[in-house]
Amino acid sequence: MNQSELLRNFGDDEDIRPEVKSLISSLPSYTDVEGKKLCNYQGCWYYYKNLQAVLDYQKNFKPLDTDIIVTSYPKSGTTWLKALTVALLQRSEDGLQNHPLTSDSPHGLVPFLEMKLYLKSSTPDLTNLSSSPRLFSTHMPLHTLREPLKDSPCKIVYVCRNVKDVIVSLWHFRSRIENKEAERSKLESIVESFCKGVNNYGPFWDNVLSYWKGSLEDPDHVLFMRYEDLKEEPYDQVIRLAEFLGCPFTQEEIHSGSVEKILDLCSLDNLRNLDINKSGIAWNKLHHSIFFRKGEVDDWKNHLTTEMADKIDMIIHEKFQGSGLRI
Ligand code: PAP
Repeated sequence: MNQSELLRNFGDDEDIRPEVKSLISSLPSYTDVEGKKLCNYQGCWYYYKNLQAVLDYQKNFKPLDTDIIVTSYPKSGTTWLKALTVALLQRSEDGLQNHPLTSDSPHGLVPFLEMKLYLKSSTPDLTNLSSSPRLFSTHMPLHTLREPLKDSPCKIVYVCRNVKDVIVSLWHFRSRIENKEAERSKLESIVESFCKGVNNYGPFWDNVLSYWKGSLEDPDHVLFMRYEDLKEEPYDQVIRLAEFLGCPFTQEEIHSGSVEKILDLCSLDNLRNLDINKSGIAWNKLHHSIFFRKGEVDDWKNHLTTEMADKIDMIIHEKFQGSGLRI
């Protein structure tokens, strides 16, 4: 199966267990313009295979107190946040030479719960993960993620991004998977599905708000970050992330340029040019290079019409009203 077949295959019924099929038949469902089927579980839309993995995660995951979970809505800066988290936790006195990020992709080092571990197996073996503490990632909303975490003190870091840049990033990502030019008609249908809120892991606003509210209620365990802040003030944001993760920089590290080294290691250009990310292919046949494109704030201005942007802004404004969230 190649990259594009993999994406198409997500909405089909194959390999879905009877009890999950039965649950799905009781849930709201939707078939998108590409014919992929989605259903709504706990307020979030999933392709069937992801939903099965989410259910297995909720049933079988046993948290450790030290676990760290990197979370996001897709295309919001997941790869960058994973790289920064690994770089912060695995910094050593001999600098960043032979760093794990030079031999595996951020997605290989911080595996997705429902898009890798529980997709491959309902009871994955989590004893031989490469990192300590264990690092995981997900796109599920917070209430769904938290179900098996109960009172676990594990740390959750969320990155959010301007929805218009998320849309444009997703459009390019899908086109690259299909090895095609980015077609306007595809962009229009992505905008439409975002506005309706019926798309994989959507509605976007509910995903963001679940973590925003969680971060306000429980700031010791949920950190809310913004892609735009990371771009604008990377130094301060990395210090903030390190403090939250319980691995703050020492004065010595600050003076020796450790923060800058981590930012350089995790910069888009550096990661993109590492052999592993240039030519590596993940377990699911996705090329690592596909996760690195422009990495710019406001790239949407080059692609969305004023009409599209106004419509999205109006919806987001209405949904986020009263939440205190600026985006
Ligand atoms: P995912 O949710 O599928 O894992 P994710 O990493 O969130 O994808 O999104 C990819 C975006 O992050 C791309 O944005 P663009 O399409 O607007 O360019 C990608 O370029 C950007 N990105 C990846 N790595 C970095 C990085 N190190 N620094 C900044 N942006 C990055």
